[in-house]
Amino acid sequence: MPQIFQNFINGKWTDSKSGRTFENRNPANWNDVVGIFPKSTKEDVEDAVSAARAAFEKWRLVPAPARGDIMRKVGDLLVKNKEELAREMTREMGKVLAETRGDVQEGIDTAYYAATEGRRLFGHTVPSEMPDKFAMAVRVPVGVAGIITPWNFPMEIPTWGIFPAVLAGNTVVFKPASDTPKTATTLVDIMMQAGIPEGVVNLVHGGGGEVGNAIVNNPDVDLILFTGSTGVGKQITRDASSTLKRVSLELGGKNAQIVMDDADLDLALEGVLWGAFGTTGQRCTATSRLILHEKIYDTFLDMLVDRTKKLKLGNGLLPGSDVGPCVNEGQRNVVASYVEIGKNEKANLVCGGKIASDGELSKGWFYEPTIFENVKPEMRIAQEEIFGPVLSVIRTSSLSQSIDILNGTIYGLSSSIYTRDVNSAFKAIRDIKAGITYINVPTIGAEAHLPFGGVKQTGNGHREGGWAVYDFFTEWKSVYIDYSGKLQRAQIDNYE
Ligand code: UN1
Repeated sequence: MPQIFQNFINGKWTDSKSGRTFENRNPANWNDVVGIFPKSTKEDVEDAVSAARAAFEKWRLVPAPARGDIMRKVGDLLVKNKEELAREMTREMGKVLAETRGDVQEGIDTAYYAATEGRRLFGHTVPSEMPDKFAMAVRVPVGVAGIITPWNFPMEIPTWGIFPAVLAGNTVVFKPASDTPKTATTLVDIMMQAGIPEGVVNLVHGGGGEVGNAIVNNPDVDLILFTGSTGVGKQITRDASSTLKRVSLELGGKNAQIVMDDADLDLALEGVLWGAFGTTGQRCTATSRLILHEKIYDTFLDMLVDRTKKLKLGNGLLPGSDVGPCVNEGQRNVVASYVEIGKNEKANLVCGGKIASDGELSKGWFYEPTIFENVKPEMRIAQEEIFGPVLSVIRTSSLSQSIDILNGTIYGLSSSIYTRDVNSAFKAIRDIKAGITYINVPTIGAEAHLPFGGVKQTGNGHREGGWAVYDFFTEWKSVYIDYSGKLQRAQIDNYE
């Protein structure tokens, strides 16, 4: 019998009031049921929000260094459970074990960063324009945060939201993706073991339409942090506007790697293989376009196709697997439909382009790593986010043309250029329109202590990660203290 899981509301594991459930299966083997989870409703969300609201009034008064001490314990427990968690995550969403270990590690990094931030949360002191008067601005928590996360980084992305939220004194209603509810459950369990008080973190399982919408539309939720598609991000922005909630969005990408004619081609090859096919291409930072200088186009394409054909598809738990399955049937169908679109657009399919179904692979949502060449920048396969193992190769003849092509989509998350010319590198840093630019590094692999997010329709100007996320999770309060003992009128008495 598969294990049955619950929501976590006000410090208690509890079923959904609906009594309904959903099943979660291993994408590398459909016969393996990971667990049964509650299919929650608006009512469950209301309970979670009330619990978070009540807990906020106590939690905001806990000194930030003490909140940081709990985050350190969370980090320690993640270290202790790293291997088990990684295995659970691979079983749940398919990416290979080395990658799920990395995903847990980023949760650990985020926990320890939050622990130390408990002793910073810097404000400002500034001089007052009046004598005998003190002026400062301090950070205060905002309130209840709704954290809505995807399945591709089932540990890292929730921790990027939840840890800074609670460290800053907010409380949380967490809705994980329906494809990764088990990892979310373990994460919440670990936070409770570390001593997070009841009501501070609440977990509500279920679909975006029901649970996600109920969180976004709840007037008692102050903040929404969402990672997912641009379409859903736009809907959240519209819905959240009715209560003027602060919303942080981390949305789609169509990231490109440029390879110049002076690049170290072997290095650039390792970069694009990892950027395009790591996580089965299912990262918002994935390399989905490769912009190749014409002088090295044919040579590099041959090298790339040769190596891509050697990538081993397989269950991520098995040693030797390079690329895991797509997360579910719907996602694989999206990939297959984009391959048809690419063929109809007359791009040249040079590798992959099929469902992989040999032997054990037939039990999972596997799709062959796929490359189209002779792709024109305006084709749909070069413009739209696919979120799968499909790479579009585009030919260029100069640095400026490469950058124009890189910039020519509605997105602006990650970007990469391989060159040995320092002038080209600095021009790229200046002219690429993206939240992240890598030099001689693939488009994936952001580190926890730097701002993470994108420009244009990848986001709405907020950043996750590092110090920047604390701007999202705090309000500024300006404080004036007059110790002159008399009424001093700013802008008036001092200019009379
Ligand atoms: C995402 O795919 O939503 O930089 C996040 C990276 C990862 C984060 C990806 N650390 O590729």
